Amino acid sequence: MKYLSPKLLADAIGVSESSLKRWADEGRLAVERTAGGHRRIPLGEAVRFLRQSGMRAVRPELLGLPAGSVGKRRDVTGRESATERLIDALLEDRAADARSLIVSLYTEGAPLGWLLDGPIRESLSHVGGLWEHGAAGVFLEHRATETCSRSLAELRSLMPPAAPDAPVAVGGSYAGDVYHIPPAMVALVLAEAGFQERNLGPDVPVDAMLAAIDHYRPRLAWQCFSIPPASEREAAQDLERIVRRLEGGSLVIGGKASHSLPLLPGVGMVPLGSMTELAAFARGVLAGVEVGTAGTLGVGREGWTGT
Ligand code: B12
Repeated sequence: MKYLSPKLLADAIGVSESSLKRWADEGRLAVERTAGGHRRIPLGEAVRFLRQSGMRAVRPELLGLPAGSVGKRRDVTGRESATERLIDALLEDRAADARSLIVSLYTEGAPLGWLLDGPIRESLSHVGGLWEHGAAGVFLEHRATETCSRSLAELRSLMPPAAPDAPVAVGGSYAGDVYHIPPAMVALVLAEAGFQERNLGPDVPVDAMLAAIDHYRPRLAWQCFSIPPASEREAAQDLERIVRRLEGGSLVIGGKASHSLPLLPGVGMVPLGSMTELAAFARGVLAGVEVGTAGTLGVGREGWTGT
């Protein structure tokens, strides 16, 4: 975990060091002390403070965050939606701007589910439609995927570490599914909720998934289906095996190709449609609330009008 001095954080936000120390003394910002008595702020706490206070990092590079020009451009126009700005940056090969936009939306307070289900998913969906128009569309799609993956890793580095006794969640994409962004998104949402996440990535053989469950004894497991499995019937049986192995934990299932799986509705198998639903479900599990499906939680897509 990275630690910041009050001076560094003050410079990054563009406020005086004395204001920052005052906020710390008032308890608005949690600080730790070095052996010599100096204040130090964990990066995750600095990000929490930014998200809650609505302040912006004017010099994000001081916090180790990507610095692009997107923030400035938004101030001038104020009109374009976050998705439109992200699509522009991805298609114009301005990777630094795209990463800066994603991270600054988060540090400015955008709900994680909104950011993942909205701008990131919608931009990838737009860019993903271009492959039909030739090779240039394909390389742009690959570039966009890399840029978004990197942003997800950057967001992950901003999450405070999970408590050592926090429940574990383990999962990945189902065997044969090469898509790596959905499992990374799931891991991010679960980390933000407070789980110790163990993302196994794309194309996880079911036996490896079962071995990971034996190893980690997770409270929650997940399987992503972005492409239809070779056999839907076999996949449904594999999911049953995973649920049984969880011995009371929940198996969350999602992704574009998950809807047609012949799932036997039963205790422990939870199909969900979005990262927003997953965030609500994860919070419920950690709060010890008995929940069946997202439908019973009454969750919807959170709106966010922070920009
Ligand atoms: C990136 C990408 C690729 C990359 C994948 C890189 C990688 N390793 O991850 C590459 C370039 C390899 C690729 C290849 C191909 N792709 Co592709 N790809 C995409 C693209 C652009 C984005 C997919 C993505 O990651 N989106 C981000 C995710 C997070 O969004 P999402 O899947 O919608 O997920 C949301 C929800 O479903 C839910 N969710 C998802 N998973 C889970 C899991 C849980 C537990 C929960 C709770 C929720 C949840 O939350 C998410 C966020 O809201 C899509 C475009 C699109 N419209 O999706 C095409 C797309 C999926 N690809 C497509 C195609 C056709 C292909 C190829 C066949 C192209 C080709 N001719 O070679 C190959 C096949 C690859 C293979 N081996 O199977 C088509 C699929 C068409 C179809 N009807 O099946 C799409 C839709 C593009 C299009 N418009 O035609 N692709």
